[in-house]
Formats: sequence, structure tokens, C-alpha cells
Amino acid sequence: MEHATIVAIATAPGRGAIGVIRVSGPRARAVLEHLAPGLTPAPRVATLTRVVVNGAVVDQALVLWFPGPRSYTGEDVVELHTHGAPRLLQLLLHEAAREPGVRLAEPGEFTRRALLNGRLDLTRAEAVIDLVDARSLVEVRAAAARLEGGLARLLDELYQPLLALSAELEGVLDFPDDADDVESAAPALEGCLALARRLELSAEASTRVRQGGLVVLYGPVNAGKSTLFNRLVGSARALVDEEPGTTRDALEAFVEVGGQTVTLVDTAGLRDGAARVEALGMERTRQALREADVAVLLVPPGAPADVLAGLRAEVEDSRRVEVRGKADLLGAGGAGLAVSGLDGRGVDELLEVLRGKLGDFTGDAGLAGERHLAGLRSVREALERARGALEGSTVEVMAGEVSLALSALAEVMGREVSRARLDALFERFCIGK
Ligand SMILES: Nc1nc2c(ncn2[C@@H]2O[C@H](COP(=O)(O)OP(=O)(O)OP(=O)(O)O)[C@@H](O)[C@H]2O)c(=O)[nH]1
Ligand SMILES: [Mg+2]
Repeated sequence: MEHATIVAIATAPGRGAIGVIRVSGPRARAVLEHLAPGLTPAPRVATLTRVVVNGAVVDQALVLWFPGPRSYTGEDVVELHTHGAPRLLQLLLHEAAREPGVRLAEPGEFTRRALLNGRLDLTRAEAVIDLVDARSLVEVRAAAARLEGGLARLLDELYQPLLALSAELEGVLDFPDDADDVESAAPALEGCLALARRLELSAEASTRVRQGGLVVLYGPVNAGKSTLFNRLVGSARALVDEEPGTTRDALEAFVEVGGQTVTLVDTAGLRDGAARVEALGMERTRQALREADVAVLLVPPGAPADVLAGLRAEVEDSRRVEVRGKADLLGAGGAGLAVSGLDGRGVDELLEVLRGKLGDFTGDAGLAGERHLAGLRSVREALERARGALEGSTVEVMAGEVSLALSALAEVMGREVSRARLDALFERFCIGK
């Protein structure tokens, strides 16, 4: 099966300036001959050619020919850059698949072959998909840094000394008389543990960046929360009405703030004496407020002081930003930030304030994802148990824990990758990637 030649449309569905058909495998050159008879392309150089199906010219295209192993997958690869006409691309796809030994590719199959052929390591294959999925500039940069091998290098800085330590301890096991050597392994163990902790902390920071911040809009009923939410999201997601208590459920959307992905939540307005369903909605508001990184209190003109005091008390000062709403109705002057969801005034200033607030907790952009964080945690825990074993237990126990740490790290790095892990990863890919 691995020797089948695969073909896919590599560009997004729909009409576009350019459409790319990608072919990988031993029959790639034959597919090219089928679609562009008589063409002898130079490797890795764009060549203009006619594309022919059943004797009729159907397009002019640029051909890229990458003989293996110097290609994305490590196999022979052909890319055909045609005009981005969906019907044409379908035609070429099925024409290519009629060539013997050629079939349609599964999602992520090109990248999977790249991984199996050693053209990419696991952290980079993951970076490819994270880059395609990136919603914000920060995520683009983090994925690109991983694609450059940034994470692989960091992990290798721990892998090498850990490997040496593990070998040393195995040696002690083979020659148990040299009991002193256990003592001499202590500094190396401390060094590995410190490094593992640093990597774990930085992975934690970057996972937070990838999750982005949680910003919750709240305030009295009819304050204009949903109108402001729609303005920030850029579409009419939330119902807006002059009737107080319009929003019942908390509503979420992604927005980009200062280059970072932020989850923005619109909530049911808070007031006394709400009926049952509305009260349930208010309970959700309070739940969202408990989880919020930043809570934006939107105060409409003329809100009574006691109501305002109650709303402020819902969230502690450090997480709260207070904004006066319906600024288009207010005269000039007045203290603090004023916004209008209706005409958009003050919205840029609000985004700037949010960006400052969020910057406090997001920390460095980092490189790692959830999977790396979980793996690094296991590494650190095994090393802590190894250090515990240094005082009291046997060399066997210590060597066992160090070897556990080593294989947990190898798993993060993709040196020991199970088939199930690969299947799970490549399920997330799109076809043609
Ligand atoms: N003049 C003015 N009117 C606004 C503004 N924002 C909202 N409104 C009006 O105020 C009313 C309530 O707006 P919503 O956005 O539904 O208010 P809300 O805070 O979500 O209200 P609830 O969901 O009921 O708590 C609607 O009639 C809006 O048209 C604004 O910035 N300026
Ligand atoms: Mg609302």
C-alpha cells in the first residue's frame, strides 16, 4: 500500500486564481506524462506546459517536478499549478487516478509519508497542521517556529544528557560494586530535572497562548452588550432588541486581539427580579465571570449607583475593565473609556486596553502544544521519582525511573511513535496536505 502513488487537489475547494494538483509516489512521472505528454521538466524548476485530457487541451499550467528523495514526501513528487477552476481540477484529479498504481490520497497522507521517510519529525508534522489551523498571528508564529525545528532542538537539549545519564546508570547496574557512581550521577540528574522543569513551564505558557484569553462582556440588561459583541466579532451573531433580557444563553466567538486569539463571550444581563429562564441565563453569566481572564463591565448611561456597585462586586478589580456604553448618546467629557457598539466609537481603544490586560497572563509565545506539555509533565515526574530513589532506594529503581523519563521524552519527540498516535494526528489534516 505504501508504494501506491497518491494524488489530491492541494488547494482549498472553490474557485481561485490557482489550483494545485499534487502527486507523490513512483508513478508520479507517469501521471505527468499522461497529463502533459512529451514534457521533460527540469527538477525543481517551474515549467509552463499545456495540459491535455483525451487529446484536448484543457489548460495551461506550471509544472514542478521534484525527484525523490529531495521532495516534500521523500518520493517522486509532481505539482501541477493550473487555474483554480473546480471543474477542471476534478477532471485532472480523476484523470490522474486512472493511471495504473495511482489512487486518491487520504487526509494528511503526503505529510504522513514525509514523516515515515524521515523528511519531517513529529513535532514538525504537528506544526504543519497547527499552521494551517492557526487563527491568530501569535499561533502562526509559534507553528512556524516549530516547523523550523525550534521545539525539536529544545527537546534534544534534554534528550542528550538524559540518554547519557540513563546509559551511566545501566552501567552501574552491570557493575554493582561501583556504588559510588550513583552519587556521581546526582548532579547530572539534578541538571536534567532543572531542564525538564524549564521546558514544562515554557510549554505551559505557550499552551495558554494557544488557548488564548477568555474575555466576558457583562453588565445590566439592555446595556448594549450584544451590540458591542457583534461589532467586535464583525457579524450579527447575537440577537439585539430593545426588550431587556434579550440574551439568555452565553454566546461565544473567536476574535483576534493584538495578534492573539481570544474567546469573547456575550452574556445575559444581570438584574434583580428576573423570571426563571432569565435567572438560569444569569447563572451562566456568573459562571463565565468566574472563568474570565478579563471581564468587561458595560455600563449604560444613567445606571443607578447601587446597581453599579453590585455589578462591580461580581468580579475583582484586577480582572475587570469598566466601560461606559452607548457613547453616541453621551455628551463629550466624562471619565474613563466610552464605547458605542452602534457606531463603533471607542472600540479600538477598548481592544488596546484588552490587549494590555491579556498581555499580563499570556507570557512568552513559546513553542509547545498540549501533547508536548503532557509528555514533559511525565518526564519531570519520572525524574522527581528518580531523585527520590537517590535517597534510600536501589539503583534499579532510579535507573528504571530515568529510563521511563527517557521514553516519555522520546514519545514527545516522535522517536517512538505508535500507529494509533499517527492515525490520530493525521485525521486532523485536510486532503492534499
Ligand atoms: N444609541 C445606542 N443604542 C444602543 C447601543 N448598543 C445597543 N443599543 C440599543 O440598546 C438596546 C439593547 O441592546 P442589546 O445589544 O440587545 O443590549 P444587551 O446588553 O445585550 O441587552 P440584554 O441581552 O437584554 O441584556 C437595543 O435597542 C440596541 O439597539 C449603542 O451603542 N448606542
Ligand atoms: Mg444581549
